[in-house]
This record gives sequence, C-alpha cells and structure tokens, in this order.
Amino acid sequence: MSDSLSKVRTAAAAMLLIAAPAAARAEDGYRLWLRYDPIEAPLRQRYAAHATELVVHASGPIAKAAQSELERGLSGLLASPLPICREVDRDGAIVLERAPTANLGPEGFVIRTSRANGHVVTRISANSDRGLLYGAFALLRRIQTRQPLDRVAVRDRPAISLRMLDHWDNLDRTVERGYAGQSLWDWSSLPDRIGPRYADYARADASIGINGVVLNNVGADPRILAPEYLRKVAALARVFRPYGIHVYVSVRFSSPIDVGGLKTADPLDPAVRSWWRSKADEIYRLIPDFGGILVKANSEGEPGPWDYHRSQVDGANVMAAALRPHHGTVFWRAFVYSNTKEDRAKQAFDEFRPLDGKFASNVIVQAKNGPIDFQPREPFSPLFGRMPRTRMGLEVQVTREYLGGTDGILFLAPMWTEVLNADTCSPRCGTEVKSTIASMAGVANIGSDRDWTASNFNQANWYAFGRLAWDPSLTSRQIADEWTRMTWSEDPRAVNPIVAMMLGSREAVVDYMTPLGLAHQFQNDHHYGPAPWSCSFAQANWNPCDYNKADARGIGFDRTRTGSDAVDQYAPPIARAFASLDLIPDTYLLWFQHVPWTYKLRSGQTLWAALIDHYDRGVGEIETNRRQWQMLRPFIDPQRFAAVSTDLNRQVLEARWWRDASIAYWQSLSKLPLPPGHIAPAHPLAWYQSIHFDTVPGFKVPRIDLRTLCMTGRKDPNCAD
Ligand code: BDP
Repeated sequence: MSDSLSKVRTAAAAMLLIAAPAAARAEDGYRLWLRYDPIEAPLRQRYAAHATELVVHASGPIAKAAQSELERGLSGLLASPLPICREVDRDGAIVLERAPTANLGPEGFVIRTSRANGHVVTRISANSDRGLLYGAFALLRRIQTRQPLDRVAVRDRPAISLRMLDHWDNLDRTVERGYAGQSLWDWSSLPDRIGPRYADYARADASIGINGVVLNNVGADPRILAPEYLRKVAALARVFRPYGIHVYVSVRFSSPIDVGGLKTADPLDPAVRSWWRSKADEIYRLIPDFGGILVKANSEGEPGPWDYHRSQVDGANVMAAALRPHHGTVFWRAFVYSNTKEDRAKQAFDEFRPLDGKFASNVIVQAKNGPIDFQPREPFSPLFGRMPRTRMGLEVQVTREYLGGTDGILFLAPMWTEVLNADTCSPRCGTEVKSTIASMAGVANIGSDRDWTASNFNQANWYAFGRLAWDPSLTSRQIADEWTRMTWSEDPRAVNPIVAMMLGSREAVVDYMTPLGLAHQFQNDHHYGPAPWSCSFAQANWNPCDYNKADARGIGFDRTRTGSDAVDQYAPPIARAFASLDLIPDTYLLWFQHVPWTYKLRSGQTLWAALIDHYDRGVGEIETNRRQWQMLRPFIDPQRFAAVSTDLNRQVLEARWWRDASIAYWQSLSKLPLPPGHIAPAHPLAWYQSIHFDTVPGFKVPRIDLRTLCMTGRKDPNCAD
C-alpha cells in the first residue's frame, strides 16, 4: 500500500506540472495533440468515475511507457492524481494487462468494460506490450475527444504492419524540403547528450501508431554507416525502443567504397556482398532491433546498380541477404527516373514491373503515391496492384514541398485517402491501393522548431499520416475531427468550422496551383511559387513546360496511345477510363489528355472557362478560410490564433500569385478573354516571370515573409505600408 501511496505522490507532483492553468502556459504548439488539459468540470466527474485507479499487469519497458502516459494523461485530463495499485479494489479501475487474444496480432489491443474482483473496470488488453501502449493512447484519445467510457468495446489492430516516418535529415542538421528548422537529431552531441525532445517525439509517434523511423535523408551521407555514427543511431534507438519504434537508416549504394574502402560497389562482387554482411552484423550488435535500410538508387544523381550494369533486383537483394539473418527490411525506392525522352510518369513502372517476383522477401519496393513526384494531385502510381509478387510500400510526403511549405491551412488526409482508396482493378476491380501495400511511409515535416512543424496546422498532417497508416479506412473527416478536438477546442462552435476549413483545403490548393490534372508548374529547385512558362532546364523532365505542353491551340500531356501511352500501364478498365474523353474524371483531364482551350467539358463549360473558375474557386476558398479564422478568435488562445492568422495571410497572397501568374501565362497563349465576372491578373505576364526571391521556404528560410509575398503584386490590407 505504501508503494502505491508513494506513486500517488509522484503522480500528483507530475500533475502539478502538467495541469498548470492554461492561461499561464505558453501556447507554442509544443504539446501537439497530447495536451491533456483538464476537461470541463461536469463531464470530468463522469470520466473520473472510470479512472479511479490504474492497475498494471505487465512490466516491460514498453508497458512502463504505456503506464506513464496513462498517468500523465489521466491526471492532466481529470485534474487529479491517479492512484496506482497492484490489484483492483474499487469500481472504475483501469487495468492494463497482457492477455493472449486471438486475431489481435502483435500490435492490436482490446479496450472493454468488464469485471475484476467484483468491480466494474475498463480493461486494456493485448498480446504484447506494444499493443498495450497503443491501447493506452487509444483510451486517452477517447477521453480527449469526449467519447463515453461506459460500456466500451473496442478492438483494434493496424491494417498495415510497417508504419514509417522518413526523415530527410542531413548529418549537418539541415533538412531537405524541411520547413521547421534544423533536424531534431543533434548528431554532434549524440550519443552523449539525450535531450528530452527525443522522447517527446517518440511519444507523439507512438500515439498515432508509427513504429518505424528512418533517421536520415534518402540522398544519404555514407558516414551514417561509419562506427561513429552507428553509435549515435544506437543512442536514438534506445530512446525510441520503449515507444515501440524501430530505427532505420538511409544508405548510399556506394557505401562499400565510401566507408568500406573497397574499389567497387558492384552488388555481384563477392567482396561487396561480404562487406554488406559484416556491416549488417556490426549494426545488429549495437542495435539488436534495428529495422533496416532505405535506399534511393540511380535516381537524381544517386549511385546505384545501373552503374555496374546490374538491375535494381541485384542491388536490393544483396543488401536484403545481409539483413535477412537479423530480420531486417530493405526499403528500395521505386522513385527511379532519368534524363531520357521517355515520359517520366512511365519510367518507374517500366523499370520495376518486369522485376515483379524477383525481389527477396525482406525487400519492400516503396513507390510514391503518384507516378511523378508528390504533386498537389496525381493519379495513383500504376505500380500499385500490378506488382502482385512483390511487397509494395506506399510513400507520401507529409512535408509540403510542392504545397506551399508552411503557408496557411492544408490538410493532406484527403490527398492520401484518395490514393489509398483508389481502385487498382488488379487483379480485379474492387482492389484498392490500401489492400495492396505492406508499408506506408511519410516524408516527415518535423524539425526542431518549438511547434515541431513550423505551423500549427501542419501538425495535423503528421497526425493524419499516422492514423491512416494504422487504419487506412478512416475518413478525412474523422481524423480532422479528432485532431481538432485534441489540438484546439472541444467547443462545436470551433470544431465545426475548423474541420470544414481543413476538409476543403486540399482541393483549394489543387485549384489555385494546378487544377484539372495539371502538374509540376513550380519554380525550379525550391518548388515554391508558379512558373508554368519555365523551360530552361537542360533536363527536359524538370521543366514545367514539359508537363503542360501548352501552346496557342491547347494544353495538357497526351498520355493516351496517341501520346506517351502511360495509360496502358494501368489495368485495362482504368486505362480505358483515363484514355477516353468521355470517361476521364475532370480532375485528371490534363494529366492524360491534350485538349484545345475551347474543348467542351462534360458539364458543357469550355476548358478555358473551367480553368479560370478553378483558380478563382481556390483563391476564394482560402480567402474564406482567412475570414472564418478571424471569427474563431474567442475560442483560440492568442498565441496560436496569431500564428495561424499570419500563415493564412501568406496563403491568401500565395494563392492569388498562383492564380494571376498562371492565368496571365495561359492567356498569353490562348488569347482568349476572361469569362465575365473574373478579374484580370493584377499585372502583365512579364511581372510574374521576373519574380525571383532570394530566400524561399526551404531555401535559407523556413517560410517566406509577408512583405516579400506582397511583391507578387495584389493589393491586400496586410500589404499596406
Ligand atoms: C523530390 C525532391 C527531392 C527528393 C526527391 C526524392 O525534390 O528533394 O530528393 O523527391 O524523393 O521531390 O528522392
């Protein structure tokens, strides 16, 4: 008993720290969705009756993490310390216990109202401590989102077994396509100094079910495999382990030369094979639960098996053989293309499809959601469903490289559910992408900024990624709703408008950037801002003009049989739909078809009129969001309210810039007047073509400041001197 009393005291002390009055706390976004502020008084009593004590029948480090999260969360939410007891001795106990349960797998859990020692209790049970950890977070989420705790019967297990965040972090702490400051990993002070942020990061990941983290950039620095860095990796693995997270690293294909001192990295060379084997042994001696490696080979200047006239299979399998005795996984990226005349959208499929069935069983071929590159909208990659004898992984980008970085509100769940739910029609219709994948990876948007993601709303994308990787059948609305309640407010007068803003935001961005199937219309290199006219790269498939194919007569990339024939990479029913002007959804029109400016859509509207409508709809939506946000002032703390207001001001200017610059360019080709009711761009085309900022998001600065964006030329109250 004295044991449990001392625990009560510890929990009470912790609670004082956690449940400090909201007003006194800096609302800087650090707590993410794990805020645990006290719930409204009348309701609190109801929940308190279901959390009278905590009884834990599991003792491993992961179960301990689950226990401490419950202590922290419940004592915060209920504004009262949570007694820890050995056995159930009253109604309302929460029992955390390992109990063999069929069909739950190693990570699933059950939460249910039941009885113990004659008392009514809530049991969280699982086959493993990892299941308990996920169950603990699920219970907290129930309370955070105010779902009832009487008569609970939840059974949940992840649909996808490998749920990964891929950090594109460099060893010098810069982050490729990162907008949230430096890398979280302070390589120079590792392994000696372990700041509290590492564990806070792991808690956040675990709370949404992420179980794998790739620490470094796919354009990998080979030093990551040097003993000095492996010790640092091991230190992070130790912090992450109690949260059920395995670490992985990206490796450079030429590592046998770069760090091994060999003369070749030819995967069929025996010395190379044995180098990978002994490197794997060395890693696993340090990190017994090391997850594996991620490889970007023969793409965008990275070395790979082609350098030795070997195939992607040869490259992947030599590493897989080295990892296999240790149960490690090789994620081999399908993002492979080169500077040839062939349509870039076709190259990955052409390369990988003939290799189906040849990859080792511990290789996952990881393809981006679309055939090109994280655009605001792409059709799903034709590799999904068409590699039936290969373990496939889906890669999405959580960081907003092509989507305005940190500007405004952009919720990406609608984009990801679009691909997860896409019907591959392989082997038969009704086979959705989500049922064809073994893993889901998100390119992280996380950095050392206090709010982790450089904008409060970008946190929602980290959250949504984890939730969808766990359960791809969740809807965007469900995710937006729970995140909003956990992050902003429980008041429906705040929840409803915020959720509505989030749900409309992705389509708005597509509309103001690249409507009707357009893609890759970005300024070069940094991918911030419009440049549909740009045609100056020697590598044609980096040029926006190569993707829009716009001229005086029309616009769009012909990927039907009269063009590049990318349509035929899809299963026949899909190929038929994309190839047919009668069947193709408007959203993919210009991705697959080249049509005249005056082409009549099925709605009866001309393409020209529809394009202008979309741009204006996109801008209008963001302007509405900005107004709407102002009405939420009474419900939101001043610090985060101001930060989001600024983000939205930037997004309004960015949206107008996209709209004006794009229309000015298309009009210079089509020579068509704007349909009635639409205003002309504020400036002539040359104005937009001359905009070149020295500092843009991700290039020297995390975000572009408002004054600079004002130079894109539209009048706005925020641009007045
Ligand atoms: C592109 C990014 C580049 C990445 C590449 C990749 O611009 O920074 O290295 O994707 O995924 O979109 O490898």
